[in-house]
Order: sequence, then structure tokens, then C-alpha cells
Amino acid sequence: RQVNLDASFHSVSFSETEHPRVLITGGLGQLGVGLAKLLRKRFGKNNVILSDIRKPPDNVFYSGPFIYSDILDYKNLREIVVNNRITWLFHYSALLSAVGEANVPLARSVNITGLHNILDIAAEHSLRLFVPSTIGAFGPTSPRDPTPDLCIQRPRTIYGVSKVHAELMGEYYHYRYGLDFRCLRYPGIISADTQPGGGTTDYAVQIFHDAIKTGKFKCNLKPDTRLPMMYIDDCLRATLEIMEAPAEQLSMRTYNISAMSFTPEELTQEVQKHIPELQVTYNVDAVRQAIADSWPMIFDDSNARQDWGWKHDYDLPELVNTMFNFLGSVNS
Ligand code: AKB
Repeated sequence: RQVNLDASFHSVSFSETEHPRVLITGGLGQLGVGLAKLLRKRFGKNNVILSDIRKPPDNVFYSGPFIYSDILDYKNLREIVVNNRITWLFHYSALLSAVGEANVPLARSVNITGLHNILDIAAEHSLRLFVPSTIGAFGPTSPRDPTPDLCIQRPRTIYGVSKVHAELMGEYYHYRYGLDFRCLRYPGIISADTQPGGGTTDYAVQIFHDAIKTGKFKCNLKPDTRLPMMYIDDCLRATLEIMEAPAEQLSMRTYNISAMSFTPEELTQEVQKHIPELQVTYNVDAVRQAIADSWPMIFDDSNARQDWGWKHDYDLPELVNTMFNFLGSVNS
């Protein structure tokens, strides 16, 4: 066997051997662009590819590699993974809880058929795979205060059913084929520069924009609806941390993560510390309210804290300060 040591020495750079080559699907949703930014800082700009079926805005297109990828097209997905020598895959494509109920066939296809493609690609190419799950993977028969990692999961939304399916399939592929599957159940995520797309927890982002723009906010959940929430920076850091955690630290493959829980009333009070004239009225959306009433109120993330050292940075006051600092600087 002839080996050209010089050639291989020069062609395999330090960063290529040390850093993962990352693909993010559904990259133009609430979390993908922020995740790409965080991962590019750590692994290098060109080692992180953002993908979606939509056309990216210019600032996203020019900030690093972007590629068209349709998770329902297995061949397209395989081509991207092979051509770019992908080693880590973050799978963010999904329809959220409220839009899922409005279009069940599409949610089933994207959230379930799409996931099957992702699992097969990941197993076939020995990828490390991250799939986000959610508080929505629990339902009315789950304990709600607190909700532990392992308990009854009988969600009543297609979104929740598809996420329980993803948790179980990912874990099955892990034990059956050795797939390095890692999964976090996210609470509602609050971000300033990106919008959530059709979830039940969206009100907690919208209130900031409406408070600044009009001083009025119409909330589609009842004032005392308590749900677990998290600031986006904590969520993205948790995601990177579980992906980097040594496998022997993971006593399971799907973890709850949590930071705070609040109601619309409590969030309003905190927002009014910045905008005292804010007026909030309640116009309850029956579908969203029924979903929220079946979800955890307090999320028990003690296993994540114990196994791989999860710790949140942002509580409610810190979250609200940060949102206003960001939105204030954009709007001034
Ligand atoms: C939704 O409300 O659907 C999402 C979630 C909590 O998974 N934000």
C-alpha cells in the first residue's frame, strides 16, 4: 500500500480532524440561525451548514454556508451529507403545536416521515444526531407539577405524538444500531431576533414586540396558564453541551431541560417594570388553551443537571431585561 504522507498531511487540516462537520435542517426557524452562529464560533464558519427549503435573507446567506435541503427527499439529504462529509446533524425541521393542529397531514409528513429519513441517513453515515423534543411530548395524563423525564406520555396533539415518536425511534436506533442519538425536551423558547412559528408558547415572544410597538397586547392564553420557558441563549448552549457531553455521562438519551416557569400575568408584571403603560387583554384561543392546559407547569430537569451539568443562566427578570436591551437597541 502506497501512502503519500505529505499529501495526506497537507490535505487533512487540524480543524478537519478535530471539528465536527455540521448540518442543521429547518435552519430558518426560530433556533437555526442562532445555533449556526454559536457552532460556527466553536467549530469554524465553514464547518457548519445551515439548510432549509426556504430562501434565506441576505444576512443569513452571507454569514456562512447555506444549502437547499428537503428532509422529505432522501436522495437530496444523502447527497448533502456525503458531499459535505457531515458528521453531526441537528434536525430542526418540524411543524409546531398550533400549526400542526391546523394541518395534521403536513405535520405528520414533516414531523414523522421526515424524521424517518433523518434517522436512516444518520445511522447509515454514523452521524451524531440531535433532535429537539418538547414539553409538548407530555399530555393531560402526565404529572404536571413537576413533570419528570420518565412518566406517562399521552399527548393529544400531532406535534406531541410526533415528538414522542421521535424520542422512542431515536432511542430505539441507539440501542439497536448504535446511533449516537441525543435529544432535549425544550420548554417554550423566548428570542428577540427570531419569531417562533405557530406554537402555543408564542405569546411570550409576541408580548415584547407589541409592548414596544403599541403598548397593547392581546394574549391568547388565560392569565394563570403556567408553562416552562427558557431564553434562547440557554437553549442553544444546552444543545451544544449535550452534543459535546462524553457518552459515558449520559444515563439516558432524552432529557428535560428547564430554566423558569411563568404565567401571562407574571410575565406582564415583569414587562410592565420596563413599560408601565402596557395594557394586556385576554382573548383566549380555545385550541391553544386546551394544549397549554395539558402541558407541564414545572419541568423537572434534575437528570440533566446531575448527568452532564446543565445549569440555566436566565431567570424571568434577567430574560425580560435582555429582551428589552436587544429590542430597545434595534428599535431606537
Ligand atoms: C410550541 O409551543 O409548540 C413550542 C413548544 C413548547 O414545543 N414552542
